[in-house]
Amino acid sequence: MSEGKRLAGEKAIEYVEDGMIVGVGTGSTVAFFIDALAKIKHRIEGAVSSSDQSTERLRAHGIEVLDLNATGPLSLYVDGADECDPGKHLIKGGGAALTREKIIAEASEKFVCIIDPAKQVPVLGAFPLPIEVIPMARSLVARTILETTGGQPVWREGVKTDNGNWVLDIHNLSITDPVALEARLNQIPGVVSVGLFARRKADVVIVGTATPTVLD
Ligand code: DER
Repeated sequence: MSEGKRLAGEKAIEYVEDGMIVGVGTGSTVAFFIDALAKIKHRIEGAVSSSDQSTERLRAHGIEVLDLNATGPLSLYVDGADECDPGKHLIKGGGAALTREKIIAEASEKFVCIIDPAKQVPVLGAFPLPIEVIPMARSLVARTILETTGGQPVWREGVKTDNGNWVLDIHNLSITDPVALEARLNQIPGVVSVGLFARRKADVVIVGTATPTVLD
């Protein structure tokens, strides 16, 4: 599996242009991208990072990490996913970085998603859907999800996001309309962000097969 992640992560370098400020996601596939980015760091201005974890890796390579408020809109965002359906809709949040990932994806012109083949699914939902919640709302959100979606919310106990919030993972969903479910879950008071990247899906998906497959 990590070979597929490496192949996809390294292929994504082809989307980096001289002078770019690159939006950088989070996770083990992105780690391969960051390591490849380090080899061409002289060609880029810097990066906007989606997590403390990625910031640490970028800085260790001597890549400048910039504030999205200072950079404004970005040309490119590269990030992994936990699941990807044929419509390039994604489940993300396995690494609990979904909120900042979603912010940078929204601010970016092109979202390139890098995955190993195992992440490709016909329908989203086998991977439990992460939702970032304000701690005081954990039970309210869980009850509402149980009553309105049939999903089984499980508190990711012991995990606090970079924003100081908690994560619920919703099991037993079969997400045939990801855009609609994303909108419904976003409405629940206490929900900070939903790990469905559907309204703003990936523009390009690179699958780490022996010869990487580019879906665009
Ligand atoms: O948390 C996230 O959204 C990550 O991007 C995750 O979805 C992918 O992590 P991986 O590359 O380690 O499988």
